[in-house]
Amino acid sequence: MADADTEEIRAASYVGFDTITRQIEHKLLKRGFQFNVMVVGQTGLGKSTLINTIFASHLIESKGRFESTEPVRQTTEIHAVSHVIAENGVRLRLNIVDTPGYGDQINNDNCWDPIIKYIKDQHSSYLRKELTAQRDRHIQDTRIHCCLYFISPTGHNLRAVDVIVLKKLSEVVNVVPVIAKADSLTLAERDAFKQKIREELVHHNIRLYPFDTDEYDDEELQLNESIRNLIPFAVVGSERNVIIDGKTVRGRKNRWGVINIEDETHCEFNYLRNFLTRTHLQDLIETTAQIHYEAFRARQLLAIRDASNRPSQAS
Ligand SMILES: Nc1nc2c(ncn2[C@@H]2O[C@H](COP(=O)(O)OP(=O)(O)OP(=O)(O)O)[C@@H](O)[C@H]2O)c(=O)[nH]1
Ligand SMILES: [Mg+2]
Repeated sequence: MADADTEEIRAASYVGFDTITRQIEHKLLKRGFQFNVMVVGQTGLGKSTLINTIFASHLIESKGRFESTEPVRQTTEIHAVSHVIAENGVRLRLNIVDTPGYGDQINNDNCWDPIIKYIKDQHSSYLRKELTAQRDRHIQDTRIHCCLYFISPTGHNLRAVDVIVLKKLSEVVNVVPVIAKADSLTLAERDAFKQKIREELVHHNIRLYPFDTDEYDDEELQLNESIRNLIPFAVVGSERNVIIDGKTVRGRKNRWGVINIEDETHCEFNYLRNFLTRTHLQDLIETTAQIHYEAFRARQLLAIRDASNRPSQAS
């Protein structure tokens, strides 16, 4: 009886604000989501290929090389391609920024400048839109949420240029390193190389995504730790399908065997894709705004304030 009374009181006093989560969801679903990824690294490491592999099933018009007679394409300028993909009513607008590989010049000094500039330009254009008197209610976001950095599968060390570029990039964007063309390393070599790279990153004081902040709960902190233990992801890319046991899969075939890139015992492509799409998509977007963009914004606004103070001090 008492229970029924409490139930009645509760029903009478029900205001309904618990539906706010559904209201937010409805609004967000209507607007859709924006995710911007960039690939950076030495030339020929398979950047364009991997991008086509990750979102392959969705990017119908992706321009892969399907015939071995087609010439090797090389990315010659920074260019962004936009796709809208949908899954279960969720619309994701995906911007993929492909960059030309560096490293084939004798002198690689400042080869990273155009890339860093591109990232900063997106922050600056967002800030400009934010500061206009009649700003749009929803500013279109072109800020890079994740930068995949390709490391050559040498099995030795990071190259000097990698250390410099990783350092520069990590100051402005979420960087996720990957070992490219991991099919050229044995499993033992791969593990040793991964360990070596992690040590070098610590040694050079390069802090990469994910970052732990006090906002995360235990579960999220654990997830971040597991990602840190996986990084750099050893990946293999392919724009072709191969047939394994009668099934068509994405893979690479050579004279001594076939690699199924989605097989976790072959390479870590699946881990990378899950990380990008299933576990850290939202966090990559959020940290870009809260950490990288915020730092940029603060610097710019302070610079503007200092500049406007100067003449009055002089007078
Ligand atoms: N063995 C192996 N070859 C790969 C892999 N990924 C790509 N390739 C091959 O490597 C070559 C270069 O690939 P791209 O994707 O054009 O390389 P990129 O990094 O975009 O090169 P740039 O545009 O010059 O910077 C192509 O012939 C690919 O088929 C891989 O995981 N393993
Ligand atoms: Mg390319």
